[in-house]
Amino acid sequence: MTSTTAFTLTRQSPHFGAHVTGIDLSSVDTSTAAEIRAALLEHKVLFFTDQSLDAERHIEFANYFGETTSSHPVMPALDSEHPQIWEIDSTDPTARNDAWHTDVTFVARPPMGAVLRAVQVPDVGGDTLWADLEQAYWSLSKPVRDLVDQLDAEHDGSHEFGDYLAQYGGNDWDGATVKRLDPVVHPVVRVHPETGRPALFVSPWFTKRIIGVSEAESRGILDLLFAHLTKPEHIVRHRWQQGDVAMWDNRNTMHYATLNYGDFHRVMHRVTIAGDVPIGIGR
Ligand SMILES: O=C(O)CCC(=O)C(=O)O
Ligand SMILES: [Fe+2]
Repeated sequence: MTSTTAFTLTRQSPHFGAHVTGIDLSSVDTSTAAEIRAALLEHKVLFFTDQSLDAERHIEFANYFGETTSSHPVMPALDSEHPQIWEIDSTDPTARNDAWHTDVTFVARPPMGAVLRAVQVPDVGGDTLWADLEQAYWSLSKPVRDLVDQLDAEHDGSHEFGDYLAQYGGNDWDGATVKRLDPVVHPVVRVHPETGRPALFVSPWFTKRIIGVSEAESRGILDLLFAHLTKPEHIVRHRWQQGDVAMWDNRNTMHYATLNYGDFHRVMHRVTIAGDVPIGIGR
């Protein structure tokens, strides 16, 4: 356990996942936000328990860390007063995130991070898991790291969100209204823009193929990486309590919302923070 002036931090592993206590997220100031940002850079996903944010305070908190985006490039917002909130409600069968993914990597500038609040927690089930893509990079053997350092991959959200785009029309994203979901290319290994540390930047939901290699080679490389990313050593798991807030760095993590709560009601609110164009190693 280490202490800072503003809160107490308890690690879940040396460099991934930490519980933050002794802080009220509804009354954060600039200097506390700077300490939270430093903790996020170090631990990649932070869990804040005993919180009671409302929609306004949730957005206000996220705004300390950068420009907040619309709810999602495609999925509608909670309501017109809260265009930044994406509500994920289990009574809506489209609101599922039971696949490993880094958020919104199918656009040129994926989010830097997100703040997720548990609004309605199921009696049982519905945990969320995160994977450390920086640790997953370093736990590859050197020859495989050398290979993936050079690669780029295509990310495509059209299979998942194309129908919703047709149904709802797109939201504003990165200064323009989303009208199409064309695939984008990102480096397979991304250098973190703040820490300079490399991390894998592929995930099963949206990364579709490796560029410049055969289809069989692409499949083989992605299968190898996808199996590697989810080794238990790379994972933290959160059992939600009502009001809990999780904040993650979306530049070196991916996550998975388990769909194992039967008919219990589960509602989450996400506010997303805008990010940069991913840059590869030595580019
Ligand atoms: O429902 C959850 O726990 C996570 C949903 C998700 O993937 C997200 O908020 O980006
Ligand atoms: Fe997500």
